[in-house]
Amino acid sequence: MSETREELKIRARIIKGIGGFYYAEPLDPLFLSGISEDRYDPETVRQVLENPPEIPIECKPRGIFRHKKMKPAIGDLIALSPDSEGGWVITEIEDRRNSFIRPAVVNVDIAVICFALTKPAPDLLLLDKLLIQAQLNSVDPVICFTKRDTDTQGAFENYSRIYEPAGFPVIGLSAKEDDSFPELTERIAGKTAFLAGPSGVGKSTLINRISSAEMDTGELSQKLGRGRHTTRHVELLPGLSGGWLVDTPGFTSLELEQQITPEELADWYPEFAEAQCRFADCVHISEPGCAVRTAVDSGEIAKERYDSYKTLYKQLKNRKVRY
Ligand SMILES: Nc1nc2c(ncn2[C@@H]2O[C@H](COP(=O)(O)OP(=O)(O)OP(=O)(O)O)[C@@H](O)[C@H]2O)c(=O)[nH]1
Ligand SMILES: [Mg+2]
Ligand SMILES: [Zn+2]
Repeated sequence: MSETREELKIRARIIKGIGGFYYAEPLDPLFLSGISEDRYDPETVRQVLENPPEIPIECKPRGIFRHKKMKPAIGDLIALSPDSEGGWVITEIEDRRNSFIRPAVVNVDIAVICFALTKPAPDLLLLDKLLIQAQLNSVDPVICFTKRDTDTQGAFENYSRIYEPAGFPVIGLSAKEDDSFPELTERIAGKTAFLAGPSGVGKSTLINRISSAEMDTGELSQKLGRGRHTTRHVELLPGLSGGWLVDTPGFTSLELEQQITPEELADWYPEFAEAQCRFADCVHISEPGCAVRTAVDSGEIAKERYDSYKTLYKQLKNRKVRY
């Protein structure tokens, strides 16, 4: 009879890994109530209910993954089963939506691309590269301008005018103003989001406000007389309004990881498609009658976006940067 019963499995998400162990959060917080003797082997059920796991559940991959050279990653959706010694093993790893190397995390839904409104002013070419990289990896970008308290010149409105018509959500916030977080937390509720952007824009400060984590920030490092913060292991941090957050160390330059051709570049500028250039093979640089260039002239497409497009196009053409 028990042979016909299915193996006891819990769906969970890996949130961190330490010293060869993984730690996973069950997707259903009430998972224990679904563990019944009708479905599973009674002996196993008794063992689990008498000794329920601590959350997050400490687990190891089943040997089969080592043989297949598959390594579980932070963000993986997995199935967990009890082993005979009261521990838990990863028995399935679901297909990944995407996977990143730096930070080493998978199944990211949203990239919160962070730039400070001032100190330092945003590098729009880097911002556009991050937007392309996110789209290439099937991550939905959200542009987040930080340090709004320092913006006395209407910079936020200026940048919104550039990026909103491009079709990207634009949020402005200040870590110093409590009421400035809901727009972002509502967007990431129930999702996995990482924060990316240059050093010093306030990513860790923001994470500390919208999650239960306490990340090192520039302010703290200064107080403690440390240099720059060192990011420890990657970890999914529970957002205060649901969902998961990943802090990443800042960077000042970026090479797009996937190979894209100059001709494909325009595909990653959503507002260009909207202009409906009637020439199928137009690269929108110097072709007469190009609708994209007309839209730039009339202000429908922001000049800043078009300028970054031209710069990246030339870089791709000259292969100075290998994408
Ligand atoms: N005025 C102002 N300062 C802020 C705000 N958010 C962060 N800061 C300051 O900006 C500095 C850098 O903040 P961090 O959170 O460490 O920046 P980060 O993006 O995590 O930097 P890296 O970890 O190096 O990539 C700190 O001194 C913060 O106090 C803000 O909304 N307004
Ligand atoms: Mg930081
Ligand atoms: Zn064109």
